[in-house]
Amino acid sequence: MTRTDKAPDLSWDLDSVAAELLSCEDERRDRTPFTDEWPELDLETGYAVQDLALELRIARGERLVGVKLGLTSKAKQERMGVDVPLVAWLTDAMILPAGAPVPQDRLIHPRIEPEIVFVMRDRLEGPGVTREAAMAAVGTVLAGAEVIDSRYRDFRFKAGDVVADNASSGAYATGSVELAPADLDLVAERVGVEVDGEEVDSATGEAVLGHPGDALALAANELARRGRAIEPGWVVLTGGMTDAVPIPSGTTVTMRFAHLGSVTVEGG
Ligand code: OOG
Ligand code: MG
Repeated sequence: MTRTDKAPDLSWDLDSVAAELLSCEDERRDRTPFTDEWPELDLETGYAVQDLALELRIARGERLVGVKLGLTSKAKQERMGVDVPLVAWLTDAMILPAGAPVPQDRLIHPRIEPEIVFVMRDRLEGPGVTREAAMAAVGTVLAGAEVIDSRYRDFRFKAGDVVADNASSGAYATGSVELAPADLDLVAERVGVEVDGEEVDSATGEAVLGHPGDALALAANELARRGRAIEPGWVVLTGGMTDAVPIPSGTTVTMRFAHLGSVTVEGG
């Protein structure tokens, strides 16, 4: 007989965690964090799960369209209790077309946050990518609103859990204004978060690691560790600038940027 540290029903591995997270997503089912049962689920293991889950998404017909950063602002880090920036995958299934309501029927407990979005013109390959090199590869800058939806009950997780869960990816919408990076002061760009017409929070681009270009560089350098690069045409969500707000049915949220226009999302 082989001795094991855990009862068989508690023995998670990369494949079973990836499959369980996608099942939770498909079934709109939340769960406790894996680290409660599997404390070894650290950042590196979380990224391995995330990559396996991406393979499963692609096998079921989703197309990789870019990356998202998570926890790049103090507001987000403090709220989530995780103080390390994260990178995760975006697929075409996560695109929320302009004017479309939040797909409440496939989400557990959606929250929405304002983000500065880059669309890449050039390939960006780490390691060693600087803010300047990162910004030189950007084609356009857009306003974004990301709908996050953790598969963990009450958004309670540790770093390894949330990385495995593709950084709480749900859906994202972008605005219709597209500016060249040179035509915008990214650090000073202000956003107001309006819920049913009333501003409840605000931030500037500086909230994103001091400069959203640093978030892009971080993503390129993290992907390099996983043998990948940021590709031309990819969308990059640089991370929530403020804390996220709930968006239940009946609510309207507008992310009003100073120069990038606004993105309005209806709760449905
Ligand atoms: C983690 C996802 C974070 C962001 O922009 O910080 C994220 C979470 O808050 O559940 O998308
Ligand atoms: Mg986000």
